[in-house]
Amino acid sequence: MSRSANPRASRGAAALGGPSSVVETACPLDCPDACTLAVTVDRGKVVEIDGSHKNPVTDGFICAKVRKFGERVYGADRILYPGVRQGRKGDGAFKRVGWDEALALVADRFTRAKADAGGASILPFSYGGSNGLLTQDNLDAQLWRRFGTSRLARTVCAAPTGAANQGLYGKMASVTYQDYPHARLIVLWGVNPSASGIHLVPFVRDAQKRGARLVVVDPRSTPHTHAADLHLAIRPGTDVALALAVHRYLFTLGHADGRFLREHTRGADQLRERAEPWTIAKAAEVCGLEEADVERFAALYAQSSPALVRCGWGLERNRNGGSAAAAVLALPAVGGKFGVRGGGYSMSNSSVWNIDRTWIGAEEPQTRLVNMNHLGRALTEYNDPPVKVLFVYNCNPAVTVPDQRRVLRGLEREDLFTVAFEQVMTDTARYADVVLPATTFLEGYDFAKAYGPIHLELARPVVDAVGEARPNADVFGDLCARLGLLVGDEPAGELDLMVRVLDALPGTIGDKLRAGELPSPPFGTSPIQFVDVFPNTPDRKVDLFPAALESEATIGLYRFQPDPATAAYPLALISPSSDRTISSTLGELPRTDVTLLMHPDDAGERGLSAGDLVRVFNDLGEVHCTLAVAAAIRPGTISLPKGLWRRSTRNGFTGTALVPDALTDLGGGACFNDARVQVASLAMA
Ligand SMILES: Nc1nc2c(c(=O)[nH]1)N[C@H]1C(S)=C(S)[C@@H](COP(=O)(O)OP(=O)(O)OC[C@H]3O[C@@H](n4cnc5c(=O)[nH]c(N)nc54)[C@H](O)[C@@H]3O)O[C@H]1N2
Ligand SMILES: Nc1nc2c(c(=O)[nH]1)N[C@H]1C(S)=C(S)[C@@H](COP(=O)(O)OP(=O)(O)OC[C@H]3O[C@@H](n4cnc5c(=O)[nH]c(N)nc54)[C@H](O)[C@@H]3O)O[C@H]1N2
Ligand code: SF4
Ligand SMILES: [Mo]
Repeated sequence: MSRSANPRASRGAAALGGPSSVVETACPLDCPDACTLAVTVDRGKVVEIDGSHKNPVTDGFICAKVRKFGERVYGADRILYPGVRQGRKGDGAFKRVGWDEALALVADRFTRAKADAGGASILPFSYGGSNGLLTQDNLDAQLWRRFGTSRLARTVCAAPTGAANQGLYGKMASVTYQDYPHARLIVLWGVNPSASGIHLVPFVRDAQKRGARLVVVDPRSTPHTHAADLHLAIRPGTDVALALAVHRYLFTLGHADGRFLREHTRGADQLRERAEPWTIAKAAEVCGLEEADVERFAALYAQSSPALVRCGWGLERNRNGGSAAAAVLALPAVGGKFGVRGGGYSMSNSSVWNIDRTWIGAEEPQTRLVNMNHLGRALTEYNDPPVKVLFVYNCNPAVTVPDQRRVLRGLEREDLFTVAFEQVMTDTARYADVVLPATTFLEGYDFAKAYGPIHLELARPVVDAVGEARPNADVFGDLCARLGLLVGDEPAGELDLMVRVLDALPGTIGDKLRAGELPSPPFGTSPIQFVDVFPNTPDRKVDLFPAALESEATIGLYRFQPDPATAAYPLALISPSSDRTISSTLGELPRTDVTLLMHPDDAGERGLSAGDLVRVFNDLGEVHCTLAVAAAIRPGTISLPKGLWRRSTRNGFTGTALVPDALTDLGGGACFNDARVQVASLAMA
């Protein structure tokens, strides 16, 4: 019997039973805001989820999607018990079994696969389903490392922006939401906080009320573009050209900050050289913008201080994404925008805590590294060894990674043993041989880490686990025990692990979390760049031309790869975050917003009108859905929401069916927005 196979003891506020009470916890989903939540619990059930006032950034409000999270917790799609497949892969029919039987089967398959084809024939597959410190890179990592499975490069998101930020600044802490009101110019570059991080919105508005100018760089209209002084509706994948044109403007017109460049940077000459070809006129042409608008933007940036660039993730999801992020992040160094509150750059702050995951009780072995964007290839082509066992958790790759058709073909393989450890019956879980029910964040502990503001918070269970769901740490601890991989009295479950993490966190962070506070790093919640924080590069300087990036980048750093459009597939399909889901999480709930957005010119050319049923297609796949026509997107670009479930479209394929599994120029990221497609009426097909 394993150390933690017993059903979980009743715990948390739910154990109190009785009349309704409000319990505080935190939202650990993959959203920059990490809200503090006030959850009303009545007779052991969640009845309302709202924002708490304890956290000044949350400020008493949360997004509509997490307000509805109770519908997921108690919904029809929730997985309540472990199950073993009945019928064909993809049917989603399972026979209920006990935890003991399910985990014994999984452990047996692991052992057999390792004996037959080596540990690398097992592929663990995960991303940021719950983004906290307990649900990933923990006992899961310990299991994979000690068992010697393949390793996973977690590159589906933030790989190019992360590589650029690491290369230029060593991932220095960036400007947090709280300091936006100090800015005189805010540039929202490839980011749409009105959907993807709503707590930034009031700070941007506040800045505008105080007179700040707002520039938005986005091929679509968003609530921010309506309020902007300048909307640059850029052609997707061309941001590197725009950013380099601004650099060239700064250098050639005497707006570059020579003193800052001398004292705090390296590589300015090489950057300047790469920017040289990008005149305003050339950039405008490549980016599909008016010359006058590009020039106005460059002049505004040159003249404003504090000037703040928020570098989002929309600009990274293409062949030029790494160079684009690097060129955007280099702007404040060249323009001399650091050193003042509200000036500099703002992006993911997820790695500024300096938290060493000492709680992973094993070194990483140098086993095969699989890029998660190549899952389809790995399942259908890799042979040395082939993937025999796939263990999916915190992730829904049947709909979220590139080349959906190939991924599904791989998942259909009869000789593949797939485990899905999931909260709900996702499109991926339907292909599993064994499903294991996971708790949601309302049923377990986690550490929610904000990456827009900077704070940590302990998420606590507010209700008992639904059905027989168990938290990640319990299940990975159990598997470690079954496979003889626990050493001494190492934690084998969530509670022990939580205590170990609390003890291992640097300084007084653990004590503050225990006391229910929201600790921040030593430099506080709103650092000024180059006053409170400096680059974490070896010489503490900004590296404007990192050698490592120059040699990694597909055709060199700050260089432009042309659009992949062809005559057959001329339209650029983008798939931005929507306010209905977090990636595909909550995508199971009924929705009416699943339409393909197209500009009236493109619709007219194709004889299409709003409400038509259309097929969006290329050589990789095809999606059938309803058309929406509006000038809210630039001509030549069309948009489908990110994170759709297969049930949301007419033919069971989603945007990722049209996405090539090509990798970004830096970081091995996904090129979601390099999908080039054609659209036609379904009636005419
Ligand atoms: N509601 C909600 N919130 C979320 C998420 C969600 O799915 N839903 N996802 C979370 C996650 S995992 C992430 S990574 C973040 C992402 O959040 P964001 O950084 O906002 O990224 P996206 O939503 O991918 O795209 C942002 C904007 O970029 C635009 N865009 C697309 N291509 C380009 C381009 O080539 N250049 C430029 N300049 N703009 C482009 C899109 O039209 C979109 O408006 O949000 C997090 N928050
Ligand atoms: N077309 C297109 N696709 C995209 C993008 C795009 O721009 N366009 N963006 C991409 C981005 S930014 C990202 S980050 C990825 C994200 O893609 P995924 O990592 O697949 O994220 P989710 O779709 O949210 O799926 C997470 C799953 O983890 C489960 N889960 C949550 N918490 C736990 C837990 O504690 N334990 C276990 N066992 N399971 C848990 C949830 O139920 C959910 O089904 O999607 C990418 N997909
Ligand atoms: S998803 Fe984001 S905005 Fe919504 S509750 Fe969670 S942290 Fe807050
Ligand atoms: Mo993401």
